[in-house]
Amino acid sequence: MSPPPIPRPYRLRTLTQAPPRLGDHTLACVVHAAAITADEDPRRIHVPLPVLSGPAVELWETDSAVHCGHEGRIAYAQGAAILFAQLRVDGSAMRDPRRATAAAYAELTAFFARRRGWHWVRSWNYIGDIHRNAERGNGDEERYRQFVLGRHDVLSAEPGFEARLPAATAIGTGGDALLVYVLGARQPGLQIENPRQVSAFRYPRQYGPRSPSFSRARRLDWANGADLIVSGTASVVGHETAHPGDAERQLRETLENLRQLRRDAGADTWGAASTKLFVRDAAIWASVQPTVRSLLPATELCVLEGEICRADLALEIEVLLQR
Ligand code: 3EB
Repeated sequence: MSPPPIPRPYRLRTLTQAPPRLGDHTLACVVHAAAITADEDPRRIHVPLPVLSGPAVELWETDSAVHCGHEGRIAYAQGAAILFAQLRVDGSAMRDPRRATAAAYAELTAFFARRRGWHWVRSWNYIGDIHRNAERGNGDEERYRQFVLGRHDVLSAEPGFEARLPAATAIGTGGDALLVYVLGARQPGLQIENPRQVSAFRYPRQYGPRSPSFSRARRLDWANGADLIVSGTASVVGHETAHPGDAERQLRETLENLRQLRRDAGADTWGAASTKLFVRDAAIWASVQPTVRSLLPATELCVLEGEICRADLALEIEVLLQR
């Protein structure tokens, strides 16, 4: 597929504080550690995770006019070539997490179906109390596994869906709501899997009744470069957690997974436009901080405290690479 004849249609900046007013060309203002308030600009995306280090705010801007609106429970902001859409499910609806997730994903799928030529390329899933009910029965009642089921119920309805899966992050938060926000583009991008890892959509039964529906990365090509949108990446080798209980070695394994992806995505000439490190707790951040600083010296890093979807994973890293 030839690259679309347009240059990269956005700029991404990080800030320590959210601007009080968003300009006409702002597509999204992602605020971590935010108190959630009602009656907001649809472009403000509030992620309820404590920030342990680095800038809390991501500002996505574009040169074209931005159209904002609401459709059902979705709040969105659409530029000429990329868009953001967010949907929040409150805690009471999350009493049945499979149903609530399926309903949310069905709304998002319908949102894209109404937009000819647009593709869902990336999702962020913030799941309240992600390990609730993990101790019941065989573990399949766990909120995360039920979320995975509900997502699969919807995304698997399309034939060939495993070749068109969005990149994704899924992280636990306080509270019991679900926040899903997504990036859409006027191109599907290229799906990239990681040969060091079993594709998540092929994980075996032991991790839940359905496999997680996400790709390891998607590459978008622009007239003046490319983006590599990398999913939350952890210390998973094959399908198993490598180095349970050892955050330092999990960090090194995670960086190996990321190195493999960037090599396979064309060349090793990528630079990081955004790097987020999710850690299960502040003690893990303290323990890996020296290694992070020595292995990623020049990287502007946002460190967030949240549960990783497997309880034996201490950390996870997501990146947006550009070249
Ligand atoms: C893994 O590699 C770690 O269910 O959407 C990472 C990113 C993980 C996204 C998801 C799960 C998800 O399996 C877990």
